[in-house]
Amino acid sequence: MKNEQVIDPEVDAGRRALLKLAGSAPAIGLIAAPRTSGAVVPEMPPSPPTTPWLEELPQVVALALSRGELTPAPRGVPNGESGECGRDKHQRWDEFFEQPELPPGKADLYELRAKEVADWVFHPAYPPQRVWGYEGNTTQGYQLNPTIIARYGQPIICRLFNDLPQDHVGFGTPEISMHLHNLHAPSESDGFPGDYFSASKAGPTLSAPGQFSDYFYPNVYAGLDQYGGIGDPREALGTLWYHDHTLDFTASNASRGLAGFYLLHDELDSGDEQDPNPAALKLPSHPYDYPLLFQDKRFDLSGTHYFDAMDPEGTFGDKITVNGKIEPVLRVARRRYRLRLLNAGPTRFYEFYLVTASDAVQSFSHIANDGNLLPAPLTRDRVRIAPAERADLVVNFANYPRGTVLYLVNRLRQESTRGPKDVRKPGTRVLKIVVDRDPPSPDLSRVPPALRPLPVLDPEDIAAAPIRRWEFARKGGLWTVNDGLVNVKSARATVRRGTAEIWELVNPSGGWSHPIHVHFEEGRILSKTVRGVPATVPLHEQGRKDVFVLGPYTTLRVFLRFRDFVGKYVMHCHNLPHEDHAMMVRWDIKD
Ligand SMILES: [Cu+2]
Repeated sequence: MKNEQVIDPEVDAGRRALLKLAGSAPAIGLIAAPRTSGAVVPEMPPSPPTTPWLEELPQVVALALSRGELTPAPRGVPNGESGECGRDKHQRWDEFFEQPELPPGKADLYELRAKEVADWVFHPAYPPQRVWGYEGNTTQGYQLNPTIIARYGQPIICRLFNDLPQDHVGFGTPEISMHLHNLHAPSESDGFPGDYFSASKAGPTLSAPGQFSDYFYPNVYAGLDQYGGIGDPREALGTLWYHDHTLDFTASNASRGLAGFYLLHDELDSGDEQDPNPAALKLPSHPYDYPLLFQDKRFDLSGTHYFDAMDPEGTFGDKITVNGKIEPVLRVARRRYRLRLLNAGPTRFYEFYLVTASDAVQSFSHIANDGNLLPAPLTRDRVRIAPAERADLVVNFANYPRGTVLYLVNRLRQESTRGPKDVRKPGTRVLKIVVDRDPPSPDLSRVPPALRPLPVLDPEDIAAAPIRRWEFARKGGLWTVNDGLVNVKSARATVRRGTAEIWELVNPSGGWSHPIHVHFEEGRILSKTVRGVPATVPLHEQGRKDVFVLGPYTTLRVFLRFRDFVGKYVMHCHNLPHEDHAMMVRWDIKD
């Protein structure tokens, strides 16, 4: 199958010019250094030193339901007269809600506001500084990036306001488009990169600007058309995350702080370790279910977060934040915990180990990859996650006496945004864990020997699926897909709803790695070759995935279905500087 190859310099030039305005100079300390290209570009000195383990890891706080109803009431068509941006109308709205306006009680209603706060502290050695986040109401007052707790069969309407300062200077752009990675979502609620909005600006795929946009999250499994009800439970997602996806500015805006967790539960993974339902897995649940969001960041000599949005290489972070803090401490009880690890980028790959104070490597249960429960838990002593990948682990801290100190350590060496190198001991300690108490009540959680069965791949379906080839490369100093730069107004592939294809993802180079994210529905890796030689797909990557890591000279074949919804979607490199410069394609689903 041949894909249209498009470079649209007009579309691209406009956005690239904006990028140049968005770059902000760091406070002090630029050094002119030659790159291999021969160009002289500023190179940052390392971030100022920090003394580790001074602050506690921020607690996990759930977003509270909006008090009462949203005004105006959400509806299928946008509330343009009340300030909603010109999105496409919600798909399947009548099927879910039967009326043009949302009837009371038919969906969980949430409200988030993208805004700037002036006094975030990454580390006490650095000054309080301006960051962005999604602010929402919680049991502990208004918080940035609260965790959204969702349940299959219970739709959500999330009203997102854009309260970012429109006269903002520095990196990032004050328009937003929120992607919920990787919900089975209708395209108008997927955070399409061209759907960015503010009160005065509308992205090229919206019909009008607005103060807010309603996102409709149906919380149904893939396979709605095929199975009826709420779809195929084997397609359940678990650990998702929401983040900004504005065209050309995803790295800047997400790195500036627009990122949080969305946890999706169902009968099996019910979020209640004391669930009396015999079907429930009883995995460790809140407050022992702990999302950990990792971001690499660079700070200038004044200790201020810095990111160069102009540079197609981005800015490589040398400080690793966990839930927004550098080198925090997590205090745990002697019992099981579920740790949900998310690499929120922009660019660093991690290989995490859990070690004792003397660097002895400990094992844990690996229960989910990319947020999807594996068919059975794997006992492992390391886990590697590329940007946007997730890994859910269960660690039993009952194995350690009170007072034990453990560290989460990254041993993957990386020196630029292009990709990781090798694994080296002892690595960088990113999180200190202190086992400091006995649990207040007996630990009733468990890791059962069977988790969630995988949908069976039918060899006939695979044989019948057309193959579409996508090559990810560097051309003309930018990052391309099939020789093209992103163009959100034109689809590079169109697929029919209800069909399946094999997408062949190719990295012909040896110089960089690309974690490729396909929006909408998860895929299954059918085969992997490196330099044309068949390679083994690791056990934890044999389940459903939404990020496919293309290492050097690697080709992956991925089986994908396109069910239940239509519209515009994207595939892109989730190494965010690559995505923004402009390794992304629009593809559409049509009836
Ligand atoms: Cu890439």
